[in-house]
Amino acid sequence: MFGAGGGTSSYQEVVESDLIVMWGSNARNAHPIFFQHVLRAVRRNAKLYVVDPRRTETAQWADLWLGPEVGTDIALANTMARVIIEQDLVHHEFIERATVGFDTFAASVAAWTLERGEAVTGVPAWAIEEMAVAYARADRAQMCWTLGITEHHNGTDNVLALINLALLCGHVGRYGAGLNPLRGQNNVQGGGDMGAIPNRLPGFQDMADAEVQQRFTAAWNHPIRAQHGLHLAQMFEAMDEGGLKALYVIGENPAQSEANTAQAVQRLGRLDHLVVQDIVLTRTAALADVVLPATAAWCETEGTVTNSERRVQRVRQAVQPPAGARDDIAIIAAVSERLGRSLGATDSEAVWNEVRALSPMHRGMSYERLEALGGIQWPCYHEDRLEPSFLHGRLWATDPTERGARAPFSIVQDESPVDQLTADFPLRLTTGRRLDSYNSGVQSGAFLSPLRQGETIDLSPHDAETLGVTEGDLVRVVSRRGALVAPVRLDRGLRSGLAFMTMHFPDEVATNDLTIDALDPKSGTAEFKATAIRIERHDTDPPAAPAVDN
Ligand SMILES: Nc1nc2c(c(=O)[nH]1)N[C@H]1C(S)=C(S)[C@@H](COP(=O)(O)OP(=O)(O)OC[C@H]3O[C@@H](n4cnc5c(=O)[nH]c(N)nc54)[C@H](O)[C@@H]3O)O[C@H]1N2
Ligand SMILES: Nc1nc2c(c(=O)[nH]1)N[C@H]1C(S)=C(S)[C@@H](COP(=O)(O)OP(=O)(O)OC[C@H]3O[C@@H](n4cnc5c(=O)[nH]c(N)nc54)[C@H](O)[C@@H]3O)O[C@H]1N2
Ligand SMILES: [Mo]
Repeated sequence: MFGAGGGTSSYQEVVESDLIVMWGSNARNAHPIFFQHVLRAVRRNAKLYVVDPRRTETAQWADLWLGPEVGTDIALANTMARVIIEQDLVHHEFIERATVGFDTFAASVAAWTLERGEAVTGVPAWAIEEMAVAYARADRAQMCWTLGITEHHNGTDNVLALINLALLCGHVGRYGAGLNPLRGQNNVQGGGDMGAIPNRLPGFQDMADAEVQQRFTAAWNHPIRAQHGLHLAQMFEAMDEGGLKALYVIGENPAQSEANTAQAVQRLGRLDHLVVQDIVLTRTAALADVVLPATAAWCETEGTVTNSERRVQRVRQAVQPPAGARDDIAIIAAVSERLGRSLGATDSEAVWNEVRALSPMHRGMSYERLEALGGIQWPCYHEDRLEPSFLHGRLWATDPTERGARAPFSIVQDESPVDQLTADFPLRLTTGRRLDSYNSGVQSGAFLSPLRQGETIDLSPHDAETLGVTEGDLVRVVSRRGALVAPVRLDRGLRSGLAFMTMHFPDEVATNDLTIDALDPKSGTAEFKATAIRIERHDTDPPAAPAVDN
């Protein structure tokens, strides 16, 4: 919508805001450091609103928790938009100056009365109205979201629905007001910034732009093809048709983290050649033709990471890597060398200086300056000054020649999850994270054993009673793709009809055997957050958990 993939505010602006929305984000568990900033704001009397089907630990800190049915976020956002428009709380000046398409958007949400919003989302009308009014009236409001919004077949539309709310109220492009998708890993932002996405060169530069093509062609002595690549999930689809024959996986464990893993593993088996470059021998690595042992980027090498506030920070080597392991970049350069091309110097500062030479938004960030300032946010075009800590300030420029492109309102329709609830599959399973474990478990599985709880299927006390099971009982969880056995955990934060599992313990309980691989066609993200299941009693002993060997 705004031309760059990054959260618009700095963390300090979050601390100094008046109202924070955490939408589909369990930051208390999944972004605990960011959440410390949120709590600092709360202690300064900022209001906190949490929108999550589960009453999470994050929600326990909120002034108001809204618990919509899974997959009804567009209905909720559109209902709020109507409240804001009806009560004339919109920011007329901002809409006039900086946006397009307000009238058609207003017409598209006209049917979203509070009654209809409540009926579709399950959130009481008064709560929808209260949050809408508070968001619109706040001077500095932050909208933060994560996977509860994006991991749906219409995740992009969900994001657009939230952006519409910010556009209505002028909550972007100003100090303290912003739109913030919190990034998953320490360097997801940096990965995208460096062009590890199918359609952009480093610095989000357009591959089709002639000037950009020329600059990269000159630097790399190789023509740039303006060809849109495949998203991760599209790569797996392409393996089916033989459209993808070789895969080089670096720092990803798709044999456990892809939705519908039985199918994903089958597809990996169809490849002519699979290369895995990782710091441990993962399940995916076990399937590979070649495994390339890498050093851990966060402690065994030099480099940079970029966090959710777009801040580039130095990473330094703290420990010696195990014998035989090499830097990721050194391995890539060696592979390239064998393919007949040298990548030039690969020490981290030389690589960074190449980034600075090619990506204008990184130009001003020398290693020396990154050290001196303790990190710098992008964009940073000049070596002698810094840009504002927030993005898109030009939306507010009074002089039209200085104003950036207008931000369009989007018309987004409410859609149900692909995996439908039926009499055979009557429960909604959503999946996510817990504080004590990390992603596919390979980095947290064995080491955190005193803390980790192991996988459970979390049920509401009411559903457990109906099913005749209680805490600790083993149950069989069945979806349209697979089945597994897991112990029950009771969670009062769950509504009846909603169940929760993590993805952290696939050696013991392979949650992604259940999940659906329906994709958002725009982002390529799978619908991890909405699976239809049923639960059966399981009266035999559990199979012994295999030893964790990493
Ligand atoms: N401890 C720990 N921290 C992590 C990770 C980890 O594995 N462990 N992983 C990292 C990564 S890669 C990422 S991407 C982030 C993810 O961070 P989060 O997105 O916060 O984590 P999740 O638990 O996957 O999902 C967030 C919430 O979405 C809610 N949700 C589900 N469906 C819906 C819906 O339809 N609407 C709404 N509004 N909400 C919904 C879930 O109930 C859940 O509480 O965490 C990062 N941090
Ligand atoms: N059911 C369900 N499934 C999900 C999700 C969900 O919410 N629910 N969330 C999805 C999301 S948001 C994500 S991000 C994915 C995560 O899925 P993955 O990225 O597949 O999971 P990780 O366990 O983070 O795997 C990272 C791998 O990188 C390796 N690694 C770590 N550091 C380095 C390094 O410096 N160099 C190299 N070469 N390797 C390294 C680790 O050993 C590990 O094998 O899972 C997705 N799958
Ligand atoms: Mo993630």
